[in-house]
Amino acid sequence: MRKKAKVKSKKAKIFIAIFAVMLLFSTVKAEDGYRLWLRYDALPEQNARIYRKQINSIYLNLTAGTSADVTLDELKTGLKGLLGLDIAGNSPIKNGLLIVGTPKSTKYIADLKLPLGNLSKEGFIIRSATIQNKKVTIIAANDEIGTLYGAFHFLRLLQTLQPISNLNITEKPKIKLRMLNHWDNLDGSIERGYAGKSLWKWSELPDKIDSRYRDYARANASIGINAVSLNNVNANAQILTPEYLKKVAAIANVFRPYGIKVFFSARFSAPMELGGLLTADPFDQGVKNWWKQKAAEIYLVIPNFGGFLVKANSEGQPGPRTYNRNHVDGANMLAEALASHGGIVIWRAFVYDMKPGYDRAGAAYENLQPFDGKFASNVLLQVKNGPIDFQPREPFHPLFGAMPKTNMMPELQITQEYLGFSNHLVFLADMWREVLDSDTFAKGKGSTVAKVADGTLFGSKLTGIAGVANTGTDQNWTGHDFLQANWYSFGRLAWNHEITSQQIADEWIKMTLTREPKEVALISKILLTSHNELVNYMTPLGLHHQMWGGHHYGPAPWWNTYSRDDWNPTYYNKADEKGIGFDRTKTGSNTVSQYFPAVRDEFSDLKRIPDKYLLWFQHVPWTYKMKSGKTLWEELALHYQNGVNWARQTRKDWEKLKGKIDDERFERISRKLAIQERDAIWWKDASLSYFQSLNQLPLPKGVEKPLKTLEDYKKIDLLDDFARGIGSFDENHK
Ligand code: GCV
Repeated sequence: MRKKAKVKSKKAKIFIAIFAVMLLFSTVKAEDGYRLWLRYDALPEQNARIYRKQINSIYLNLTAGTSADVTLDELKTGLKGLLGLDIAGNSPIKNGLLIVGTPKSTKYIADLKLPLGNLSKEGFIIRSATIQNKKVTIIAANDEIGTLYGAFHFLRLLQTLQPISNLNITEKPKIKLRMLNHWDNLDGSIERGYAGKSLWKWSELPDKIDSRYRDYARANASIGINAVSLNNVNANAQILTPEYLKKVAAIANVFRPYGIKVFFSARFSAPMELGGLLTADPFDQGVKNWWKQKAAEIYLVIPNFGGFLVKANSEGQPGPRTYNRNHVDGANMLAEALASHGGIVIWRAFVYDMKPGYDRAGAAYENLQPFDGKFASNVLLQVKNGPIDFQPREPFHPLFGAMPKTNMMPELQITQEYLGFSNHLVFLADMWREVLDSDTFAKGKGSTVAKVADGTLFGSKLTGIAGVANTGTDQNWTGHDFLQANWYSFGRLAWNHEITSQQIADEWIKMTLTREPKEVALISKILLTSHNELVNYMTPLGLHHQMWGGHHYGPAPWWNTYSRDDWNPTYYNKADEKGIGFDRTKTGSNTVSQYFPAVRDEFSDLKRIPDKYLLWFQHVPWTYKMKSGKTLWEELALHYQNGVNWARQTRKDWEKLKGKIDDERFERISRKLAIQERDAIWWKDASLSYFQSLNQLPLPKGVEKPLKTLEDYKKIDLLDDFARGIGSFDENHK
């Protein structure tokens, strides 16, 4: 009997063990990247133990049905995951209580008389306090949305293992409108999207609400993004139809508690396409009425609608100039239609008309600067970070600082149209910081682009910043796990453009990949060197627009066959047997004169211009002696090689993380880094082969010989779908 019982209990033990292993596996979350930086996995027990002494209960007394619900949800989920706490909503005062609310909703907070005065609706205070002799923590704001932002901030402190015993944090966003622009078409494709299809399932809306809308809104709220434009700026008028407005309204309803306003791109010719009018002339009374009625109809369905984003008279889009009116006429007509509803118009400055002998880099300034002071107060002029088009590196756009009486918002590109799609790891916080920190000298030293954006330079009240989204239906949202960091960075910088790239990198790594100091340091080194090195292997020393036409992937510096010269790489490099670079000084196009004198003089002076902008502003002989003592040709070649060396080293560095990062993400990232190395070599080899075919100079010591011939590189082309910017590019391309 005993023996039988023993056998039985042995069997039971084995069964329990198998069951336990199965349970373990079933609770281990798939590391598919879906959870982004909001993972909330258990903190190391020694940290969690300390935190649990400081936080163990919540008091949250806010109006149900507002952002309060999501704030409470988030805190519960976060504290459960990170600290293992099961917390209900309304605990009495005790040590370790987290009190969340506004002075109106919560007497404890009102009694503390916190300096919330100038924090607007979105700011918050997080403080350690003593109430009735108990040690508590306060998250206070003027409005529910501020408490949500405060909750995310508080959870970030835990996720990144910051001390929370003596908190005294005051935060408010520096910029009002922190916006993502989606270039999503209504058929589900995404222009310049490399992470799958559009998140918006138009055919299912408004009846079916995909759970991803909420997850997307939550991720945005966690980094302070408060506005989203849903569709491509190359717009389809359909979005203005009653049928689509209901669909937009359904999305807006999901976003509302997360503090996100919905915008969309309006096609300027919609009164003709939808309203049957014979013109879209902004001076035509019928056209004005059509837009007014449309605005009223929109606000009936979407009461908190943000407004229109408009690309007009650019790359074939309709606009006021079609009717001999100007940009102000067009923007102000739409602004008038939206004004009484509190809506705004975001008018894009991305306009460039090809004229004989013209310099595209000067076009937006020529077209728009003369209208300073003429735009209505509810218009924001959206200006790309640089004067050409989201190149790997550009000097800042000369319009920044040049229109003091115009509301102006920078447009950044998170999706990597010109930076290796979702295949190349590049940390864009660095690039954006470079732009935001650039000094326009508009009002003397210190007149940075950031101060134009946040309104402090010229006192603008309506401020904004936009990023063209890099999200799609790929399970990990951004195609490449590392590129989630750029979505994250955009939000963090939009909230506070003074945060360093180092801080953003550290936060993101700790929340997303690992908190082990050695690994954090290694990954942060990779991130923080990546932008400079990508520029090195793609377009060093101020080169720009050297990629294949159309899809913009891979090198084609020889390309000169587009009928529009300003889409040809040769137009930008101006390389011949003697030298290379676009002369934008007095001896050339002189568009350098669009900058304020201090900047103009620096960029015009061969001795003073920073190397990184050299070939953007100057045409230089191959034999020109650089600051380093090397010739331009040698420097150029070595820059390409440095980029390749970095891509190689990065793969080696990443290998060191095997076993330190979960296998799933480790492998996915490894595959992407292999493509990046291959492409870096391709960029170097194709570019140097072409330039060498012109100058016949030998490669300097330390630069590897190209793997193939120039003719081989010229033959490479990419898949059709891919070429149109649809879908992810993968290893198929050899
Ligand atoms: C949405 C570049 C891109 C286009 C994009 C355009 C813009 O030209 O290649 O795809 O169109 O910029 O910003 O409007």
